This record gives sequence, C-alpha cells and structure tokens, in this order.
Amino acid sequence: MHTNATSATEGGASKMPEQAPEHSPEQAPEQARFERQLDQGIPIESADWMPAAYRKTLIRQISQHAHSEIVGMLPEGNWLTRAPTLERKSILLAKVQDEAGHGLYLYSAAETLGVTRDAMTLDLLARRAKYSSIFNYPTLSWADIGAIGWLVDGAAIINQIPLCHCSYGPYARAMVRICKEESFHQRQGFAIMTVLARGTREQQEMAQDALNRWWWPVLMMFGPPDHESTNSDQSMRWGIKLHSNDELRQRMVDQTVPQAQFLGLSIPDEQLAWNEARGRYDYGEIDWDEFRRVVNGDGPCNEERLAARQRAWDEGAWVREALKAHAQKQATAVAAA
Ligand code: BYC
Repeated sequence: MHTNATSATEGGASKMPEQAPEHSPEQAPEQARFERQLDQGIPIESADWMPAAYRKTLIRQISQHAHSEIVGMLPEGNWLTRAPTLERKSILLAKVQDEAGHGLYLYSAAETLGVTRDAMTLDLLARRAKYSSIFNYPTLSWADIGAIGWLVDGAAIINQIPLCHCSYGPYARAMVRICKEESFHQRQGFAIMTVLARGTREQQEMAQDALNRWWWPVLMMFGPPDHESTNSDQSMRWGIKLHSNDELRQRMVDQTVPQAQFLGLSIPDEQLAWNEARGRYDYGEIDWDEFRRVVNGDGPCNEERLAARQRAWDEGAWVREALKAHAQKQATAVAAA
C-alpha cells in the first residue's frame, strides 16, 4: 500500500504535477489566461494551467476542510448510542454519514489537484495539516448535539455557501451538495434545541449550558481576525475566499441572535448589543489565546481526536490492501481481454 510520508502541501505527495515557477516568462500566456478566467468568473478546472501557489493553497484548504468533516463525525458519533429516541438516533446516524460523504467529496476534489488521499491523511496524522478547531471540544450532553447542528452547521453554511461560487470548479461543485445537506443538519439541530427550550426546567438548563459552551468556539470557526489572517488577501484575490473571516463571523452573530431569542436562550456575551448605526450587532472580544492553543494542539480533545483517526488508519490498512489487490486483478483481467 502506498504510504507516502511526505507532505501533500509541500509538493512531496506522489503525482504532484510538474510546473514551472509562477510568473516565469514561458508561463506568461498561461498566467494571463488564468487571470482572465478569474476576472470573467470562469471556473478553473483541474486540467487548466494554474500557478503553483494557487494549487498549493487549494490543496491546503480543501484537505483541511475534508479532515474537518471526518474528524467532525467524532463528537456526534459519541451520542449515537445514547440518542433519546429511535427517531433521533436515525436522524443523527444519517447526519454523521453525510459528514463522511462530505469528507469523501472533498478528498476527491483535492485529488483533482494531483495529491493523493493517503498523503493528505498522513499529513493530518503527522500534524502537518489542520482541521477545524471546533471539533476539539467535547459533547457532554444531548443538548450539545442540538447546539452543534444549530450553531456549528449554521456557521458551516455561512462559511460554505460562498464556496459554491469559488474559482476552482471541482471544489465549488462539491460544495453545492454539501451545503444542501448542511441545511438539513442545521434544521435538525435547531429542532432539538426547540424541544429542549420548550421542555422542563432541566432541559432548558441543558440547552442554555450547551449554548454557553459552544458560542465562543463557534465564532472562532471563522478563523483569526482579518488583520491576523495570513491567507485571506491572496485567497480573496484568487476567488478562493469571497468574504473575509470577520465579515462571515459578523453574519453568524446577526443571524443567530434572533434565533436564540426565539428559543428563549441568552447568548453568553454581556457586550452583545444592536448597533443602530451599523445595522448589525456589536459583540464582545473573542479569546484568541484559546483559539491559538486549540489550533496548535492543546484543546480539550485534540489528542483523543487524532488518536481516533490514527486508529482508523491502522485498522483500515487491510481494506486499502484489499481494494488495491482488487483493482490490480481488474486491470489484469481487462488487459488480458
Ligand atoms: N481551525 O489565514 P487564515 C464543518 C488556520 S467543517 C483550525 O484566515 P484561511 C462541519 C488556517 O488554516 C468546518 N485552523 O486561513 C463538519 C491558517 O493556518 P495554515 C471546516 C484554523 O484558510 C462536520 C491559519 O489558521 N470548514 O463545518 O484563509 C460537521 C490562519 O488563518 C481555523 C472549512 O474548512 C480554525 N477554525 O481561512 C459539521 C471551510 N481558522 O493553514 C460541520 C473551508 C483558521 O496557513 N475553509 N485556521 O497553516 C475556509 O473557509 C478557510 O480555510 C478558513 C480559514 C475560513 C477556515
């Protein structure tokens, strides 16, 4: 089995296409065509020429996005055996399976850029690749499943709808279906919160406690503040990102406050206030030290999440071997025919 230990984003992964450095005189016509495509909103496809740095940025972002979907199955999977009813269990099972599907579409989209899924996975396991900070927080009660659907999937939709129009065709197309499924996920989370918020005092307290714990980490999902976002400027020029981190975070706050009011829950932010002049909500300071700690491996569940992915990789070795043997057998049969 191929277990390339080099980094996908450093170009060490197998099959990474050879490409001359950006802006070399020989590449000027291709560079001009690439820029024209961006200007005219024509998607860049995998066979098109693209600057090496554009390819590298896409591999970084799409693979991290894929890893997030797969690691994101773990906190929710934790409640599959403890869902309160058969109906809730079936819905949660479908949602977790959807996340697996999202991971697969995204790994496939990244593979169109010439990187292998094995190389991407090994980057995750070696901590060279990131995944969303949000999945390093534990799911302590059933209300957390409601909060994840409502808030985490809510944030995902706000962040990901624009990606349906990003400049790289395979990524944009993968996002269309993902966003449709995320909408269902968000509604199932809101439905859980609605039941709890209208339930007994104990259920209301569970819902409030979940909101208290998830609110700030959800706002961190959108990434560092714009002035600290190292990739944003270039990614926005390339049409990979269409809005800044702070703009999307603000949309999340503005969208969620009325939903919390509807539920009768209070957002744990004393500085939250409607700003008439801006026509948006002002909100309090995010603990960016916590964000950096969690991204750098020191969140409540980082070790547990990576250990689970490592176990899945090790225990899945025989499946990968079997698939490879099957593919070789098929190829031999076709060649012989
Ligand atoms: N967590 O320059 P910046 C989901 C990193 S899946 C960890 O602003 P960029 C869901 C960033 O990678 C959720 N790391 O970066 C799944 C960069 O480091 P590197 C995932 C973060 O890429 C299952 C550095 O910080 N969604 O919702 O321009 C169930 C500087 O940041 C985070 C996606 O992946 C973070 N929160 O913008 C339910 C969407 N934020 O890579 C739900 C696609 C930043 O240079 N990705 N970093 O070493 C994006 O839209 C962008 O990559 C981000 C960050 C907005 C996340």
